[in-house]
Amino acid sequence: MKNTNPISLTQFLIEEQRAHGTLNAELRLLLEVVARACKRISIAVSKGALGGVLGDAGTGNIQGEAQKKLDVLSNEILLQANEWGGHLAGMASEEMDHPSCIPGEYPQGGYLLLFDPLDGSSNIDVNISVGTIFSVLRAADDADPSTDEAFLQPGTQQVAAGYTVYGPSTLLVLTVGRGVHVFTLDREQGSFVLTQRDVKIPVKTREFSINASNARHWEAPVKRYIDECLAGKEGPRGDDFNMRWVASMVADVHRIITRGGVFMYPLDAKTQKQGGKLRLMYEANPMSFIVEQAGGAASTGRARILDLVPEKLHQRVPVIMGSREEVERVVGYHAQA
Ligand code: AHM
Ligand code: MG
Repeated sequence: MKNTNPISLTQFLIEEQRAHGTLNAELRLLLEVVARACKRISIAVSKGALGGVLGDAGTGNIQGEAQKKLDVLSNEILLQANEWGGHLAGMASEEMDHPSCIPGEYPQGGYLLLFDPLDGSSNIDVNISVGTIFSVLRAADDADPSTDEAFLQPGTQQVAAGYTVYGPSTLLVLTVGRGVHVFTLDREQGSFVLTQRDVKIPVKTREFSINASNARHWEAPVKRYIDECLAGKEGPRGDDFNMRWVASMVADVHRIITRGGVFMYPLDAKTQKQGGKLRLMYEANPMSFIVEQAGGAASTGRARILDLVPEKLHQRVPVIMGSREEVERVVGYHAQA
């Protein structure tokens, strides 16, 4: 049924600020500006070939990955939107070697913004859901926001995190540390509208999400967990499991937040040298904050992701997140091994 009294993102944030003090005016502005930038990215994504935005940019990022045109464009949109408002001390991105400073002509604020401008970019050219992931930290008084070091804070220090999914509809999923809330972009009005308050991940699940083409590289605990799921009703789990892998973390984790499951990009022989596949600062940390706020759990298999003390801006980590009981089971298998 149509919602006749929609709550916009602005109204939601003002009410959070008033009633619960979970954010101040500066953080509210930051979140609104990020949401506005994501609307622009959503428009660019949905134009596809008509907007001339598909395909490779012909450049690479610091991690040696080929950049898509939309990776570069989304990064530019987020940088431009956030540089003039006076709410940020600096920004760091998956697509930039080092942090971007706020230009001298604008005032500096107290927050640091980190983002993966377009997650799942291998899916852009095949018209499958992609998204943006962001994390907000406080800038320490004595930190120089032009340095990588200023951003190296554990995930527990995040004051807000969110992701968007540019799918059949555009969603913004947000936490300021008091639950997880889902907003849907009303394209006619041009505003994000609250469509789900305080989402909770189902505790139990019968669904897993992993790139099974890496099976031969997995460590024993992950292999054991997946083998038990695959054994179905006849196996030790006594139930049939289902598997889904979109290869866009935002889409896979959003499905899990909605109907339960476990998402894994674990440590394997292929990614061991670099520490994992996904990036701690702008993928694992914000998604872990959201998953925990939704009642789930997030671990490397050996430690809680949010407790990790980052050593490098572009650090990679193993990721196991989703329904609490399943994550605990995988962590238990690691401990036993
Ligand atoms: P990206 O940020 O460059 O798009 O890379 C991250 C993506 C995740 O969204 C997804 O879970 C993973 O990489 C997919 O990896 P693979 O192609 O190995 O399945
Ligand atoms: Mg990504």
